[in-house]
Amino acid sequence: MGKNRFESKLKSENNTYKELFQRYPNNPILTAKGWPYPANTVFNPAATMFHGKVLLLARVEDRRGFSHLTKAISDDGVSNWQIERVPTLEPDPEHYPEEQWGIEDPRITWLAELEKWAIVYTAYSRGGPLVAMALTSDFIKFERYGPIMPPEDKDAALFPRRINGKWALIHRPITANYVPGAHIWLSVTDDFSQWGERQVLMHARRGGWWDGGKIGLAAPPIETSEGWILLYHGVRLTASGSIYRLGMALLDLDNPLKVLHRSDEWVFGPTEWYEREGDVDDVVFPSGCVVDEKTGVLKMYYGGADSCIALATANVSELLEYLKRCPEAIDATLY
Ligand code: BMA
Repeated sequence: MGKNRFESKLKSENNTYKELFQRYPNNPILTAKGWPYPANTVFNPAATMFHGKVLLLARVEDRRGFSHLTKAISDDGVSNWQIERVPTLEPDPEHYPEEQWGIEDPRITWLAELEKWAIVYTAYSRGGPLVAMALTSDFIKFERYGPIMPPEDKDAALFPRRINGKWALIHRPITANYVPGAHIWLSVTDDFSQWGERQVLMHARRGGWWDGGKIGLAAPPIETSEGWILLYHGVRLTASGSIYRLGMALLDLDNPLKVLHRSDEWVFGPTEWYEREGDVDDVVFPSGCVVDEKTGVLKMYYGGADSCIALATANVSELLEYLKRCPEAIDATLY
């Protein structure tokens, strides 16, 4: 077992925080152990509904340290995963040199207008990680667009529909040593060929905050009648490494650059053995969600410690209630 063998000695049943996300009891749901071919780790999956089933596009890392993407499909999004026996989308450095060291951390968005899914992923180039994109209508053939943002940039996803006539992309450019911070940005395009109107959507906080220094998109934005729910990860640098946790914000439906509310506290963090110990300790990295419109239950898929895929569920209406009680976002310099 991992470090959480001490957890019960450190925490009491009576004074714990109310949790918005409930872990699936049989976590982790997918690991390298159950993979149909040899892999070092399987983690940070994209998620979408595909012909009534849940489709995950998992990041699979091989023993060179390079990643590719492989799909796993399940009727209930929980069990009986049908994992493709060969990689679904592999780096293609011959045609896309920016994919030389692999492709990582995909996010999937269904674009109803095009009747295609957009897969936005990190290509690991010699010049650093950058954002690349592909479209697909079947998860078999992919129309690759190549890089859409230069390095260093990652943690990107498209909104599912045009907003004010344009497609919008959330992404996270970074400067060396991310001083004074690594922030979440938004850029727009008419046709995916030229991107512009780049602006900061949300700043990392600073100093002692749990998300002081570095933040990035978790899953693609979730549309509700009250605004877009933005799940984001925040990183805290400690003496023994980084801790990756999850925070939330609510964005205005018509102007997502307007952050209506932002959680002060993290809402999900590494506590279980499969989150606390792995190739990179103390990481929860949610990267895909599916919502059951009838029940309002959200399934959130995440990487645990860069070593497995796990599942947690939440109620969209509870997330909204929580967010509406969160403070209005303020100028980041005040944090
Ligand atoms: C980030 C990304 C993720 C990874 C996380 C923790 O920068 O590279 O793929 O899960 O670090 O190692």
